[in-house]
Amino acid sequence: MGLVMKSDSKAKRRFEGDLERKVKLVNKALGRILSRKDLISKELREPVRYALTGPGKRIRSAMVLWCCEMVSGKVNRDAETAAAAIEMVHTYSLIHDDLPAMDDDDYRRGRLTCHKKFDEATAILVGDALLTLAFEVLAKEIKTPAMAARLIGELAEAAGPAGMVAGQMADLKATRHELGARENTASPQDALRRMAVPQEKMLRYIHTNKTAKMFRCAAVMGGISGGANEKQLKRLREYGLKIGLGFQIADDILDVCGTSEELGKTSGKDARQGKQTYPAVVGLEKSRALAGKLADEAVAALKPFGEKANALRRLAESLLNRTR
Ligand code: GRG
Repeated sequence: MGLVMKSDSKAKRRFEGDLERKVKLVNKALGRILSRKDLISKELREPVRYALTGPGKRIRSAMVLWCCEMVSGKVNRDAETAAAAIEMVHTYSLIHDDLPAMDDDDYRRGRLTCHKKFDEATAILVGDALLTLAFEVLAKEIKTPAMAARLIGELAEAAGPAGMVAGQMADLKATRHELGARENTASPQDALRRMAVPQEKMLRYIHTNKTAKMFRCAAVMGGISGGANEKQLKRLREYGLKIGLGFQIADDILDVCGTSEELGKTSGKDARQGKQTYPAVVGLEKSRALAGKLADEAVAALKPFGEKANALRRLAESLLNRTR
């Protein structure tokens, strides 16, 4: 790792304070939406609130605010709305991912998953509600129709069937393939060979679509909200995609090395489920090196922004070294 900033403790504290302020802004924007009785029916209010007020890290939404601030000098109301929208789509994806038909988990963000706290049907509907509501607030709250359409397009592309949903589908198929192979007592390696796709290529496809495109979307939505030009947006796209892929590799590493308490969800699950992860395919050491390389490349994309990009540089460092 070369370009990623090695923060001294003062700069690190400043970054952490800034992140805290960004998280507060996101929570405030979500609170505004939650308080709108016209937007959420009475029956859904409690489970939707439960889902949205969980202690998530708010990384994608904070990134929206930082990117807006970097290109325009301040966070504006459109960026806050975009941040709330991406956080709602992200939260929906976690709720649906935790369902028994998908990853089947009882804990998320250190609390019971939505279907465990309520029931499966409620969790499906809360996910549906958050996904739809994200686009409703973008359509209705963004200052100009042209900007609303751009933001809606970016978010739909990242979360939809050529983005997060495609990544999730490929992930499920790869995992089931391997599970099937285990049940037939063939080795996981045989199963992957039968898939006729090189492992690393498949893994990159899954992680890029399932995770990295949402990070790219966060960076771009922030840039659009702040009035970024095409050249700046290209840089933000590159930063977001690289940092998103690095974030997912770090997540794979944490699943192997972290504890359930630290993570707020069940650790060690990827290996038990036969999931395609970087540590499983290339080993821990190479995974760490790859995450570092991606963070460096993400930071390199920020060069034209100079010092204004310092928070985004530190974000790259903090995502590599995170413990949850
Ligand atoms: C259901 C269409 C659909 C997709 C689900 C998000 C997802 C795709 C699956 C969740 C499992 C997983 C490991 C996803 C990769 C992205 C990821 C690391 C999500 C967790 O993001 P964090 O760590 O979560 O930012 P918090 O809780 O902090 O918001």
